[in-house]
Amino acid sequence: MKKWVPIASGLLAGFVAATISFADFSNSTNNQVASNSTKSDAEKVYVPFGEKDDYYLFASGGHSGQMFIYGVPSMRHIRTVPVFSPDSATGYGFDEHSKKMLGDYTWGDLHHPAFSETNGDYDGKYMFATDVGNSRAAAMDLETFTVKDIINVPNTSGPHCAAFVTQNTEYMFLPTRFAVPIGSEYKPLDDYSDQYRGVMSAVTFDQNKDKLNIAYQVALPPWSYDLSDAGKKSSADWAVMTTYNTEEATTNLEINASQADRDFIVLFNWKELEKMVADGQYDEVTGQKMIFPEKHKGGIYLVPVAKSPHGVDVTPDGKHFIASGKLAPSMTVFSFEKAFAAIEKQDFAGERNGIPIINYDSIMEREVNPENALGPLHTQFDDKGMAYTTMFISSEIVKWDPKTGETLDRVPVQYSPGHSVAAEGDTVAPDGKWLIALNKIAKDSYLSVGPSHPESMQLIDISGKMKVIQSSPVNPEPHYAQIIKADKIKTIEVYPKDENNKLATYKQDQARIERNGNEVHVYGIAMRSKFIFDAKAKRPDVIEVNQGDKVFIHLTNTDFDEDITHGFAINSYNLNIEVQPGQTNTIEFTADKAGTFPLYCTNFCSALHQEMTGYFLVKPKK
Ligand code: RUQ
Ligand code: CUA
Repeated sequence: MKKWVPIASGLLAGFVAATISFADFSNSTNNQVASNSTKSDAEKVYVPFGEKDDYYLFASGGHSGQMFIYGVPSMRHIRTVPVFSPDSATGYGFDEHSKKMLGDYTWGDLHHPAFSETNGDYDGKYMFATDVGNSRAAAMDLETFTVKDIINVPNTSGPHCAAFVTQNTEYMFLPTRFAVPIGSEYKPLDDYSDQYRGVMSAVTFDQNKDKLNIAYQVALPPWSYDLSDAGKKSSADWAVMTTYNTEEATTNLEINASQADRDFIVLFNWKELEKMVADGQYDEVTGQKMIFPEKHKGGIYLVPVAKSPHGVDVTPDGKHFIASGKLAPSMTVFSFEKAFAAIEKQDFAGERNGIPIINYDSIMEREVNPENALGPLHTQFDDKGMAYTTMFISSEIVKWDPKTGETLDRVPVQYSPGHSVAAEGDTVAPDGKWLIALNKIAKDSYLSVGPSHPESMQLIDISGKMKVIQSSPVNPEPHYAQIIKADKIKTIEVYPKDENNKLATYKQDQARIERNGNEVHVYGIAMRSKFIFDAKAKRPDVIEVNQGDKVFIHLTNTDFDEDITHGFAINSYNLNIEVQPGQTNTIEFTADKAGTFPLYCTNFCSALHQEMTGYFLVKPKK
């Protein structure tokens, strides 16, 4: 592999040029490549056919709007689950439920996946994610790996910071990346500081109804909120999030949002905010309960931090939070305990927008600057509480001790890691063993596919001295990921029969077509290897309607058999849905085109899959 000199873009490049010459890079520790893995390393990642991986990796699909599921340690791609974008492979965005969830959106930008937690540990029930592109949040159920609910978050533009759940999945907090006026109304940018807000939403998930809800919102100052993390154990009622552009620049942010030496971490007590809302301490705006911190006092504090911080991560013991520099080559360790004491004593250094600023020196535990390490972004933890921070600019992972600040180990990665993810590495009980660098640039790592390359995920054995031992290309873009022990996830094999579901048809002789004015309801069956739409008809596998009819097809897969999925597509009608074993799914459309349209099963299901066809006949209007 060629040696590649990391060239960061924009401000980072300016920063690099200003602080370190490229010659320094070639002389730094970063002159090895990953290809020094050996045969015994290969055995560690080889999972023989028939055996399963130890962990699931859920990687954000970025602007594909999807989630990528891999096995660890093999790094085999197992599945792509569509979340914020339609997907013809699964009919997502075509059937009624998913079509309603997606609305008019045809893309999303999925950044930070988060598992549901119980007592600060992944419980394997749900996965949450947010969409920076269209300000949404989604909940995926891990029995079926399908999305159950999507919510649009008003007053927010790009909940990049999220999703991070509190210790028992009480909330996820969705602060905005882009400040906008409340209600996203038109307001001139000259009025930015007065009229724009950085609204944060407290979102809950009802596990009985599979529903996301907005409990309340907070009208924070018009800054950009970057990353957040929830407290754990003694800090469980608290959460932290980084800010940038506290300069409140409205143009050329590359320069203007990096003027001040300090930005802030917002530290807030969500139990207190919850109480304020219960006590009526909020204003009702745009149908939301909105806390205005300058008016509804309490629960929110600012912690000064080196300029333009990026990640902030809470240690597994819940005692510290660590901010990473992005523009300052250091990680800053803060103490929750000291912060609580400072709040108690009102040890404040003024305020901004009515929010008290805690004295930096009172709660800062240490600033950590590993030699020549540049561009720290995000931190994960192992089973001994050791920290692993990605260095975007110097393209490496640095292992260090949060209690002493001592650098313990470092390994180069290829190249420019954003996040990394350790096995259960953001819980109260990380597993150790594996860490995956989520690299923004793959460069010369894989067979070329033209000018744009895939991203790369490199598996690092962290059980001893860190070593990169496997790598996998991945579609754009793994912003963040989560690794969960495989045995925590309990998937179902078939959808159970639901006799209460009026749309389901389990008995062949009950397949029928009902007409009501110009509405046609088909209660059909998909089974190996035929469709039955109307059991009594001369041709049970044919649907005939009139041009202009509103057609509802309720299709039940009556093969209660592992992995026997059927599809349903009508040629030239731009329709395709999937029915998994035992599932009933509905598709609704208007038969606007007259003609003869073959229909067929899109999912290979038996030796006679090719025969699983029929006709959709649309009689022209007179
Ligand atoms: S951010 S590369 Cu979208 Cu998670 Cu830090
Ligand atoms: Cu059913 Cu192919």
